[in-house]
Amino acid sequence: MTEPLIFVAGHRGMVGAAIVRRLRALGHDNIITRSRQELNLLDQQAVSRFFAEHRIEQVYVAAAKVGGIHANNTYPADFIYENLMVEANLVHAAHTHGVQKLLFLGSSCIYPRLAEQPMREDALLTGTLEPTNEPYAVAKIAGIKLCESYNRQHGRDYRSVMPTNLYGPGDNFHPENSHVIPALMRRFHEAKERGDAEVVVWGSGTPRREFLHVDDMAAASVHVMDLAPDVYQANTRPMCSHINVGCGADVTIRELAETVARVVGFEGQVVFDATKPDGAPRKLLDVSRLSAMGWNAGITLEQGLRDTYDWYRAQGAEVRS
Ligand code: GFB
Repeated sequence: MTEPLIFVAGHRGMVGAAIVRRLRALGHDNIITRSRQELNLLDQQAVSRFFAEHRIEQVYVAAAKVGGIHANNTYPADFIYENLMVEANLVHAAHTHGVQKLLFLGSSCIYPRLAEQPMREDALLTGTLEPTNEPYAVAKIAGIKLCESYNRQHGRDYRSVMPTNLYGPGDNFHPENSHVIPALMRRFHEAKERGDAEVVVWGSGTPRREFLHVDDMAAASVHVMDLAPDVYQANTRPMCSHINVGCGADVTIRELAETVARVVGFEGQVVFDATKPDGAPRKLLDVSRLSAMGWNAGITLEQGLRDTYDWYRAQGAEVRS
């Protein structure tokens, strides 16, 4: 009998790649991955065939259509359709082929726009979502409910983790479609190289965001996957089974911009473009559930930004497409 496999779906993405690194560092050599060309996760039959052909024991659902505030606002159909299809295909095929353990990765945008801060897990479905990413958020809420439903109806052990805003090596540095950290890192870097006097940052600079380095996210994901069922269940409930993952502290976008400028070495002015959307005013997660389960973030924002900038520079032009 072959050794059972750990399937990391989305291993070419920033988070999936970090989970693979983490699993390898822990000594796992039974990891299976598939590129988009090898397995189209939007294709239900192909996904089902893949599970039929391999002895899979655990699934990390790190495959997702992701992007920053502009991409979410511009391509809402892509964000809701692709995320719903990928998660439904993976969860259903995992169940059909007898996989007992799965970890679904969501996002802190599942919570209401004006949820009480820091946001606890039970704030889910208590209010109106942030409009710039509502389709994405609805797909991620559906993913949590898929997991809970297969657990309730079929006795599966499908868990969910909801990360705060992530960043790190392997991020997307597209000028418009990326998240704020890679967008600003690239803009400050290019401004420094050209000797520009100022850099434009979107919005008012007042929204607050919590940022977590992707290596911390990967460590938390493996930690939650590997918790004994009684420990996980003691800290969750059947209809509120997801776990927040964050570092427990946030900064304003202005403070973030100043920190990125310092890390990059840009010495000019930072100006704000108020015609661009701010999105949610604040998104800070309550991470006490995760902390009670024995995991806390370890990488500070400044350290993480330096690490990401080192990676960005090492990639050269490739990453700047
Ligand atoms: O990273 P970001 O797009 O994520 O934007 P969200 C965070 C904040 O940074 C917003 C501001 O207030 C932006 O207006 N910002 C400033 C910028 N300059 C820039 C820039 O050049 N690029 C970008 N992207 N932002 C996303 C959701 O929202 O968060 C996703 O749309 C996902 O669904 C992700 O949940 C974690 O936190 O606003």
